[in-house]
Formats: sequence, C-alpha cells, structure tokens
Amino acid sequence: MKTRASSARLPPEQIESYHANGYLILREVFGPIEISLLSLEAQTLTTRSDLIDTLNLRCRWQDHVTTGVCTFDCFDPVIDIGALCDVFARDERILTPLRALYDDEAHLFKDKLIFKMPGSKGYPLHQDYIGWKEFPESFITVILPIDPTDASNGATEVFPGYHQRGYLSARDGDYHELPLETIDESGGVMLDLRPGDLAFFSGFTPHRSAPNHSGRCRRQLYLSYNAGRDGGDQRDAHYRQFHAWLHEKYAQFGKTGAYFK
Ligand SMILES: O=C(O)CCC(=O)C(=O)O
Repeated sequence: MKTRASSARLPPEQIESYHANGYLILREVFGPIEISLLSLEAQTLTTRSDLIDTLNLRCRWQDHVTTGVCTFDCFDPVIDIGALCDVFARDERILTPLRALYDDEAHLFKDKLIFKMPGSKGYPLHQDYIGWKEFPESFITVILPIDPTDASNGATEVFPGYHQRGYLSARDGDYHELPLETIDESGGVMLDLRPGDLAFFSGFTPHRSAPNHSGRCRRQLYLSYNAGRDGGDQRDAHYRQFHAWLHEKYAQFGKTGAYFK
C-alpha cells in the first residue's frame, strides 16, 4: 500500500496493510531542504579516506557488475560518523509510525548508509533476520532515500506477504540467501521512492536489489529498529556481536588485520 503521509500518525488501514504485506510506503515525509543537507553529509562521508578501507569492519563492498572491481558500498554503522544521519534516525516522523506498527516503543538497532555506486552489483534475495538467539524478531528496516530510486539504479524490491512465514533459512547463525523458488517473482514490488519518502519493511520480508545500471549513485539510509518488548535498546550489544561475527568470517577467508574505526 502506498500512501501520502499527511501526519506522522498512522491510520489503522496502514497498520493493517503493513502487517498483511510486510512493507509500507509513506510519501513526502521529509522536505527537500532536509534531504539536501543529508545529501551533503553523504557526499562528505565519501571523502573519508581515513575510514574507507577493506580492513575496516565499518565498510561494506560490492563487485562492479561488469569489471568485477571491488567497489565501496556502505558504512555500517553510520550515525557515529554522520551527525545528520543520527538526527534522522531519531526523528519523530520515523519513530511515531514505528510505534504504531509495534504498538510499543521503537529502538534503533542498526544504521547503514548504502551508496550503491554506478555499476554496483546489488543484493541477492534474502531476509534481514539472522538466526542469532539475540536477534530481534521485531526487526523493521526504514529506507530513507537520498536519491530517487527505481529499477534503473537498482531499487530494493520486496516480496509481500512472505514475512508471515517467519524466518525461511536455518537458524544456524549464518547469513543465507533465499532460493528464488521460495517466492513468486512476479509478485515483487519495486520500492520506487523519491527523496523524502520512507519505506518500512519487516526483517522477515524477502527482498533483493538488481545492479545499478545508471550513471548515478543510489544513496539510501537503511535504519533498522526493534520493539521495546523485544530486548529494548541493544544497538551497542548488536554491534559488539556483529563485529565478533565479522572477525570470524574474515578469518575464515584468510583475511587478517581487520579492525573497526
Ligand atoms: O541496497 C539494497 O537495495 C539492499 C540492501 C540490503 O538488502 C541489506 O543491506 O541487507
């Protein structure tokens, strides 16, 4: 369901729609000046050569779809290096709808700034939930686009309704792609968003994104939350666990000297 946000409060139809489909779009929540400021911050962050390094656990990389060159893709986390990202992550225009979806308090759990540079390959079908006993089942991601997103630059595509089946992979603590047979590909919804819109989707909603075939970045804040009753504020604990997990993964691939800065 795609709806213009006339106020931060969600009408019951939108709450029902989110629970039925596993995603919800709110239009024009933030204004052009706010997004321009965020865009400037994102631009400044791309100059942080002191941080952008393949051994820094904060940075995620993607292969270029034609050249195969490893390309910087994402800061995870970002609110501690981007003051405005932090302000957006705690904005009531995001938290109020989340409280309505949760019928509870919402806590920031994870925060990423995905740049998806031209040529970046995108992400195969997966659910965000990871089978760690501490991982909150109430996980919801809010996408805040800085650039317009559509099929040409590899917008995120969600598959409605499947979140009701819960986690579809082994709860073995590893990240799993989903086989395409899990879903009906024709039912995918491309999150065609304008800067200032918001998209909410569940940690159990299968999603993917195609390569960015355009000549421009597809920058989006990916802000993830959990409900108060599902562990309260656990962002610091999450990142401690995530970094330990990444260290292990890097070691498995023979990559030593990883650090977090
Ligand atoms: O960038 C995208 O479109 C998808 C990113 C994603 O699925 C993730 O970070 O888990």
